[in-house]
Amino acid sequence: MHTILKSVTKEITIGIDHPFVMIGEKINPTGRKKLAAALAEGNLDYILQLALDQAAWGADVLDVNVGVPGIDEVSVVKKVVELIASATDLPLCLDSANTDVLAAGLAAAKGKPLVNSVSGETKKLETVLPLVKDRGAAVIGLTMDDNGIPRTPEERVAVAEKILEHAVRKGIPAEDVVIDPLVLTVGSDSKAALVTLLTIELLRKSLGVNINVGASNVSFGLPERPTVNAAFLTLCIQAGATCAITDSAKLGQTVRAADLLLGRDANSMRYLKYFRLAEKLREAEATEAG
Ligand code: THG
Repeated sequence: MHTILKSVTKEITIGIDHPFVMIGEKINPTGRKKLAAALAEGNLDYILQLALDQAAWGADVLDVNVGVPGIDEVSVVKKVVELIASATDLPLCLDSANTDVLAAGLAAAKGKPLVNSVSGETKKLETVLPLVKDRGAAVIGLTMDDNGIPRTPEERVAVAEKILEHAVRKGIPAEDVVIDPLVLTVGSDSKAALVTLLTIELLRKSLGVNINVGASNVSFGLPERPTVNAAFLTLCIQAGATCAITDSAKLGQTVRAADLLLGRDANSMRYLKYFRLAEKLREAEATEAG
């Protein structure tokens, strides 16, 4: 199963027989005061910098969330989408809980974007899926419904099946539905990561769909988060995840190493190329920092 995303000039394929796809997580103001302020003030330079940095560090797709209380998200999302398209050639992942904001982002985006996200909640299925269908976009389906986030892998897969069924019934091809098994922090529930990993395995076996993880969620509240995130992301990739919303600067090397170890990198080409790129970028950062 291949999910294809597009910008004007670039095509990204998500699939188990392709290199793991990184969706850059940084254009999301949740917990980021500087970005929230930039969005509120219309300071596009900072947002542009986040887009360029993530692209430089190997992000394949950029997540765009402009959710700041009190701002006109509909007009801001349009500006941000156009800005990113003018500066990078990456497809976008449009992230909002608000349908009007998603619609505005979808209208402004060129190519074939990914919508983040729909869930199994009846109201979401009815409002988000028609937008996805009309725009010919792809969509991330979160395994939660009107009763919340199920505790067991079997129940999460049942929600995934429901989302897939609704999407296909509305005319969205199954390959354009990427399922997200949801990641909760292991800091407050020692079995949280395990439930996600078992859900990934079950999704892969029973539905064969593409699978996204928001891997950084796993480490909320813990020290030395990048280590926990890297270990978890590696386990997710082995279990069958095919893309992640993540920090490409921190996790890029781990992702390339996992692809290498899983036989998706002939002659270690991508791993070595990334190593040289990271070396250059770190040197440049050190020079800048004086
Ligand atoms: N699934 C889907 N979408 C998602 C998530 C998911 N979107 C949001 C989130 N989860 C993924 N994105 C982030 C973005 C940032 C962080 C974690 C997940 C994060 N930020 C640091 C913090 O808040 O402490 C700030 C780090 C920094 O400043 O750079 O951890 O699961 N479909």
